[in-house]
Amino acid sequence: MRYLAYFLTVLVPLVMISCGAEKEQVTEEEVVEERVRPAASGGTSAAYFSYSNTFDKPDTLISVNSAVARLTQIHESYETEDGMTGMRERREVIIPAGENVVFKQGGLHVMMMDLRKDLSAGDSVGVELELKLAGRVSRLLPVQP
Ligand SMILES: [Cu+2]
Repeated sequence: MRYLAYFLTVLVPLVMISCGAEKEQVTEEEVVEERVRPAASGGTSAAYFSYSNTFDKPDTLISVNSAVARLTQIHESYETEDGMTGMRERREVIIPAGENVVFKQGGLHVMMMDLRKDLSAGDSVGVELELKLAGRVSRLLPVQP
């Protein structure tokens, strides 16, 4: 019985985590932290959140914008040939019907550059997603370290 409990509590979450890392879509069980990282005016921050496509066909995320940053880009993290972690811009993200897309540290994320103001813990930051089907979707995210 002890072994079974070990399998259920340790191995099952590990399997879920590794799936989440390889695919952009995750199951509902994954806890998504919705937040924007604190940063100083002129600096760079990142936004983490999830978005679910409730349509019965694929939707495409074209851009994410925020009034607090002069430049906002969708980025993805990837492993370089020499085993380092890099990041690059994604022009669009296709979200299959009924699926979630998760922006998180070490995966897809939204990079907010050249901030117009300080982002401090306790503030809220509005971001606007633009999708081909859903149109413009606004989200309010808390600033959290
Ligand atoms: Cu980035």
